[in-house]
Amino acid sequence: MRIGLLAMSGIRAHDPELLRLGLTLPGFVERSRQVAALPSLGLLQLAACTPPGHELRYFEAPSQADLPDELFECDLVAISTFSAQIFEAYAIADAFRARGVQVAMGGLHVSVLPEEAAAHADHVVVGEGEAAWPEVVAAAASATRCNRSRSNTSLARTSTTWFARDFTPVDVATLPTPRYDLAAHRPYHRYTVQTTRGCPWRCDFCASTVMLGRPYRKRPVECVIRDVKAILAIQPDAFLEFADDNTFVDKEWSKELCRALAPLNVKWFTETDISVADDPELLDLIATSGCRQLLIGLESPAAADLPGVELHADWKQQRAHDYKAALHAIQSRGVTVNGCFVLGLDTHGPGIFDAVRDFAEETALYEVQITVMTAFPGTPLHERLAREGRILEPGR
Ligand code: B12
Ligand code: SF4
Repeated sequence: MRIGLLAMSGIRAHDPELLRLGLTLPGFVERSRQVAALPSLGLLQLAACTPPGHELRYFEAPSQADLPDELFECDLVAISTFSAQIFEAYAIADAFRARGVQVAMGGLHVSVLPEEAAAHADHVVVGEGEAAWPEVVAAAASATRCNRSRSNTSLARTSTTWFARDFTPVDVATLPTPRYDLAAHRPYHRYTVQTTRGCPWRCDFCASTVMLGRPYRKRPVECVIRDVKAILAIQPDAFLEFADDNTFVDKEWSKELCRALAPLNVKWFTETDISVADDPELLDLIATSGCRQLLIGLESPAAADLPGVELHADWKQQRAHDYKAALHAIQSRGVTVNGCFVLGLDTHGPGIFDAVRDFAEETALYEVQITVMTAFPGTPLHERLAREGRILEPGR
C-alpha cells in the first residue's frame, strides 16, 4: 500500500483582517518561516512504527489548493491535526475521500473531538498513535485490497475510531527513531526530538495535558542521543527543538541529558517551566551544552493575575514572585528566554498591555510571545467557559 504522511506545519492564519494586511508585521513572516518550518514529529514517529511492506512518502500541505498530485495516488493519507488548522485539515481530507483515497487522522484536536473527525476520515485515532497505527494500516490495506478486487475505486465511507487506551500503553523507553530520512528531501533546518512526554502541571488553558495527561514520562538519555545523531546524519548543522511540554522537571535526568548533548556541538531550544532556574548547576550545563533559547510560560507578569491558572497547586501564581530573578539567572548565562504571556485572563484589564511591555523591558526578555486567551476543545478552560455561556462561536 502507498501511504502519504501529510503535515500541515507553518503559520496558518485565518483572521481575514490579518490576511488583508498581508501579515506584514515586522519580521513576522521571516521568523515564522524559520520557527514554524519543522517536520511533523508525530507523523515521522508513526512512520517508524509502520509494518514493513508499505511505501511511505512525507508531504507538507502548503495550502488546500496546492496539494501535490502524488498524494492523490496514495491508498491512505495520514493527517496530523492541531486545532489551529483543523478546518483546513477536514477540507483536505474530504478532497481525498472524494477521489477514493482513504484518510486516517490523529493528533490533539481529533483526540478530543473524534465524532467531529469521523465525518471526514476513514480512521480516527484517539491518543498516542504508536500502538494503534499498525492496526490502522492493516485495516486500510485490507480495504484497499477489497476495493481493488471489486475493481471499484470508491471506498465504503464508514469511519472507525481507534482508542489508544485499547492498546498496550506506549513505553517511551522503546520508541523507535522517527523516520527523519523521509523528510530529508525538504529544506528543513530545524528538526524536533522528543525527550519527555507530558507535564506534571495542569494549566487551565493547556491543550497538551488533555491528551498526554498520564504521568510525566522521560525517555532514556541514550535514546534521545540516538535520535539526535540520526538527525545530524541527515543535516549536520541542524538546529534542534525538543518537542516537549516541560523538559527539565527532573533536574538530575536533565543534567544527564545536557552532559550527553555537550559533545555533539548542537544548538538547541526547548520549553520548560521556571523551576529550571532553581538549580544553578543545571543552568550552567544547559548553557554549555548548546542551548540557545528556553521558552517559558510566564502567562502574566504579576502574581495577582495568576490565581486559578494552574489547577493542581496554583503553581504559576506561587512562582510569579521569582520571575525576575529566575529570568536574570538564565539570560545572564547567555541562554535567551522566550517569555510567553496569555492576554485575556479574567484578572486582566486594559492595563495588562503596558504591564507586559514594562515587564519585558525590565527583565530584558530576549523574546516575547503573546497569545490571546484561546479555549481549545477539551481544556478545563473550554469546559468552564462553555458552562458559563461564554463560548460565542466554535473555534478555529
Ligand atoms: C512542535 C510544536 C509545534 C510546531 C509544530 C511543527 C509540526 N510540523 O508539527 C510549531 C512551532 C509549528 C507549532 C505551532 C503551533 N502550535 Co504547537 N506545539 C508543538 C509541541 C511542543 C510538540 C508537538 C509534537 O511534535 N509532539 C510530538 C509528537 C510525537 O506528538 P504528537 O504530534 O501529539 O503525535 C502523537 C499523537 O498525537 C498521534 N498522532 C498525531 N498525528 C497523528 C496522525 C495520525 C494519522 C495518527 C494515527 C496519529 C497521530 O500519534 C503521535 C505519536 O503518539 C506541542 C505540545 C504537545 N505536547 O503536543 C505544541 C502544541 C501542539 N501547539 C499548540 C499550539 C496552540 C500551536 C499554535 C496555534 C501556536 C500559535 N499561537 O501560533 C501553532 C499552530 C501551528 C499550526 N500549523 O497549526 C498547542 C495545540 C493545541 C491544539 N488543541 O491544537 C500545543 C498542544 C501546545 C499546548 N501546550 O497547548 N507547534
Ligand atoms: S506548565 Fe506549560 S505544558 Fe505544563 S500544563 Fe502548564 S501550560 Fe501546559
